[in-house]
Amino acid sequence: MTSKGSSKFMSRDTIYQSKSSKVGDFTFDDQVAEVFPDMISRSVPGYASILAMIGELAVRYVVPHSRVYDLGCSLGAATAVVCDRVKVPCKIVAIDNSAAMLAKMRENLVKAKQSDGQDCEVELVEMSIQESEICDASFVILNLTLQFLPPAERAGVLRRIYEGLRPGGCLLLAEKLKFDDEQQQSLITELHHDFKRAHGYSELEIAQKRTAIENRLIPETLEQHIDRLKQVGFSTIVPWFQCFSFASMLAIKTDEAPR
Ligand code: GEK
Repeated sequence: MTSKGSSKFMSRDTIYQSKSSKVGDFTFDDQVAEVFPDMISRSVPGYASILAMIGELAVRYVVPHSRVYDLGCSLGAATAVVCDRVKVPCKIVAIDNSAAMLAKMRENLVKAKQSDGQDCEVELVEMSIQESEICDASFVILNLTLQFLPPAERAGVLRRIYEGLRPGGCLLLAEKLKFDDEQQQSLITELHHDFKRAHGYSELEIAQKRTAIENRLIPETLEQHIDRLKQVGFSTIVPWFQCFSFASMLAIKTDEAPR
């Protein structure tokens, strides 16, 4: 699988272009899967930077004959960068609960098979990450996925990730953040909307997407994320990236047995 060369062929996201009398909740269906690469790159400032860094981090953390988990893999963008960069034998388990997303990812994998020679085996699993088993992992990716889980179910998933990581293993968690301070929140929201306008979304598209996603994507503060990562056992937590409301952090499982 390769991460290169897809942008020229991306279908344009026009899902919220026409006025709808009742905007329904956002779902990861066929329509979204079709335009997903364009949608996410025009909606998430810093998405490309986070993906590129996932490749670099994979080189550092993935150890031979271990597993990598791409949780909420969508069309497999993170899986693709790991495959491109990692030169040791490993297995990537890519999990998503959207059949539409996985069908597209499977197509991408088939196309990429023609040009590979890569050391990673990729397994696709259609499953909710709340139910997935994590074991023997050196690197776990939760790139913009935890935010779609009911908040009460997030700690359980993180605890199972912690338990399934090898000592010294790494979780990459990227999320949309919320801010307790009202002025910070409204400035960050405006800056995000400016980003979307600059990338061609109209006021109507921005407003309708916001309505569609507000019950589906529940953001938390950076402090809530860090506290919960500590509670489930991670010893070192490093926020390494932020662009407006989008942030990414690394959480490392200690190499030594806890005292
Ligand atoms: C990327 N990581 O391009 N279980 C499994 N999958 C889920 C669940 C769940 N409970 N809830 C949502 N998803 C990707 C981007 S997108 C982010 C991740 C976004 C899946 C959902 O089907 C979708 O594919 C993905 O999580 C979120 O690196 O759209 O903002």
